[in-house]
Amino acid sequence: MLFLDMLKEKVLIFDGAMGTSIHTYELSADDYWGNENCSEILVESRPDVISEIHASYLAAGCDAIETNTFGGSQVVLKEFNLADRAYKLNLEAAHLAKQVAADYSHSGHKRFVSGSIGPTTKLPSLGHITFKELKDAYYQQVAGLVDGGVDVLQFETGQDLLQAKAAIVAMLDYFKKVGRALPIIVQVTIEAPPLGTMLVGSDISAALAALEPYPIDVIGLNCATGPTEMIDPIHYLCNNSPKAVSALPNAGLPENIDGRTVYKLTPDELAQSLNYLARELGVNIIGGCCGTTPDHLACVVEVVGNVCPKVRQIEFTPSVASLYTAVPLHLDPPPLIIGERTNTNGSRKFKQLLEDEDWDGMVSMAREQEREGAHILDLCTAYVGRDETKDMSVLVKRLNTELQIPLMIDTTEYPVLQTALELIAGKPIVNSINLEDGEQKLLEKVDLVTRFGAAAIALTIDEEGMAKTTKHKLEVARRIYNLATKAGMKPENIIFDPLTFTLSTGAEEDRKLGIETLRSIRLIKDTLPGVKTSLGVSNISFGFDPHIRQILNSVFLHYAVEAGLDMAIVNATKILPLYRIAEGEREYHRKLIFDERSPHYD
Ligand code: THG
Repeated sequence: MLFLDMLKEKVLIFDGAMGTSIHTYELSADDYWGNENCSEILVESRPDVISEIHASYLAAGCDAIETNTFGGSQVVLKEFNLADRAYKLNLEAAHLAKQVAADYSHSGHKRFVSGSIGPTTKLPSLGHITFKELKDAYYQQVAGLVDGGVDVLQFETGQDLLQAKAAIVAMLDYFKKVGRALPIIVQVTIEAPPLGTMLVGSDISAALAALEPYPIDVIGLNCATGPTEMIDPIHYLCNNSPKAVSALPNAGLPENIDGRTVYKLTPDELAQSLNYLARELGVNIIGGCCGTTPDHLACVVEVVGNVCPKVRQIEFTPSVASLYTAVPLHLDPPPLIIGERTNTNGSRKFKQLLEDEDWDGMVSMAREQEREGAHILDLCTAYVGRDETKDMSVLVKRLNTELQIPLMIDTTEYPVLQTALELIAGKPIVNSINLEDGEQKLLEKVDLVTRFGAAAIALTIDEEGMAKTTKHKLEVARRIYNLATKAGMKPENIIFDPLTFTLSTGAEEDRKLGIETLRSIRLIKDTLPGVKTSLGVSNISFGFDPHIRQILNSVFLHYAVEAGLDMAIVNATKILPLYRIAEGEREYHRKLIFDERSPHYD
């Protein structure tokens, strides 16, 4: 039976700690080839020890064992001058575990081998390593594990969502290369309350939002705490995640006794807690991390062995996320506010700050919009004569950690987009994709969007140009929808922007541009199920006096929301609620938008 089939049938029990078991052996410096603390080398130097440990967990009744490869990426092995052995170590570790699992599978109880991939010692969000370096290192590790025959890949102890994304991208790239895919487990580590976040500050909602778009099978938690301290985030996953959930806690919170780290949870205590997580909350995979022993797992098997997974009632909320937390893609009441001012094309002040390279000033503008109530921030660093990629990179590096709200990357340039996406730990929005340069170019961008698990604004622009009629807008939207969903994007991550044009020209052919945009919002949402909509609202009033602009933007936003708009790129401080606008004035603007002209109107 295959791993994913088994996962549907029963709560799977993974093994316990490898490190804790290794420490029960008296190993010499020679066993470590002089690299004490590099336990991955034991696969080559003392395969008997590693085999015995694997066997001890299988004898305890576990369904799966993890390869001894937690620190098996070049990034970690480099610290022991063993970087060039990464592929081979992972390959051999996989062979070893598979051999032991095969020995124990004869009883009719199929045992699985999960390829363990740790977080390394570097945090990309803090600039310790680039996304590309990390992904390339993981790729070698993944290659060794997959070639070695593991049944499933397991990124674990994630402290930074960029580590997790780098590992997932490496896995997907390797699957593509060899033409076959394995199930994927992704586990993050949430520090004990009162912190309750990952090491770099992400809460469980940010983790779920950033990881959920990927074709992975399990999202869960391991390490840092015992099972009881995991209850809140595990509860969140069980209520909100469409994927299977795993929980591999330590044997309690680590305690420091006489300079030694000890874990005090007894086998029965661990088993009772995991029993609760599985039967009451609906966790699909349980097991142990630091401090858990074969005795612990034997007790877990006794208490939670052969349990059918609980059917969970989940409420999945399509969201984006900053490094810190998730923001739903639909607010009740709408709209979601996207701050427009951190844009060289939308603010003279921002443009000047960029020219002066006043990075602190630009970060201040971003934070100001956050304080003013923006839920998401649009960011554009296009400036003729400057290096847009470099400017974007400097700003995104800072905003990734200095902003609580998610980012929207506003650029037409592929390299700018790629650079930004490699620096963002949460789940951003790409602004934008469109058909201006044909289907091939669109698909290249969609590929980038899905590679980073992002959402995207899709503009209704095709090879003919910007769609101005409702019919044309819907036609372009439908084409993009079909192409993007076929390429792996989920409808809820596609945000259609049917374009806003100014009503200030007075030209006859422009009079109905507002109506067409409003109509197309409703039509797009009715025709393309699950998608979201957005508008760059301030475009409606380009060319008018500042006072008129404020009223027209506010009134137009009102009707757009009435038509079903989910989000709007605006200046939050300049939007007035309708009751604050005198009725006569409101009526002038309504007539302008809906083109209800009287003889002396203009
Ligand atoms: N759709 C999508 N993205 C977009 C747009 C859109 N991004 C850019 C733009 N359109 C939305 N952003 C703005 C930002 C500012 C203004 C208009 C749209 C604006 N600024 C004033 C001006 O230019 O007069 C303020 C100038 C200043 O402060 O210096 O109007 O439609 N997806």
